[in-house]
Amino acid sequence: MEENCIFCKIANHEIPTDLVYEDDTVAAFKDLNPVAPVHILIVPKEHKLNLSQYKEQDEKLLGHMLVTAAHIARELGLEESGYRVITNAGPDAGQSVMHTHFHLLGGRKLSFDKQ
Ligand code: DGP
Repeated sequence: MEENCIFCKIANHEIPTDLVYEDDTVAAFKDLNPVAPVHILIVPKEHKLNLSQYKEQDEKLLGHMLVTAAHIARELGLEESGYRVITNAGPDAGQSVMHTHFHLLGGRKLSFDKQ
């Protein structure tokens, strides 16, 4: 747990937030500033800055985060219409919260900025 990390505080129930999903290693909750009708953040409970800090020993956790995203998408009825899972790592990607998180987006057609 990192001091002053908002996602650590949410994942550890220090800031009351409606969790969409939770288990021993991950938590998921609605994004404060949604950019799609469904916009859920999936975070690891263990603090790490972003994807760049993960190594081979973290493959299980990262796989679990993706399976969790698929589980939530299924629960929210997005399987047929489709959805996107992304993670921003570092300034060029526009990462604004310095705790690893996957965005699950759906509920509308999503454009994709490849520039
Ligand atoms: P990123 O730009 O990838 O670092 O996305 C961070 C996201 O986190 C952004 O979409 C807004 C969201 N966010 C920031 N602070 C909070 C918060 O306190 N609660 C929730 N639920 N979401 C937050």
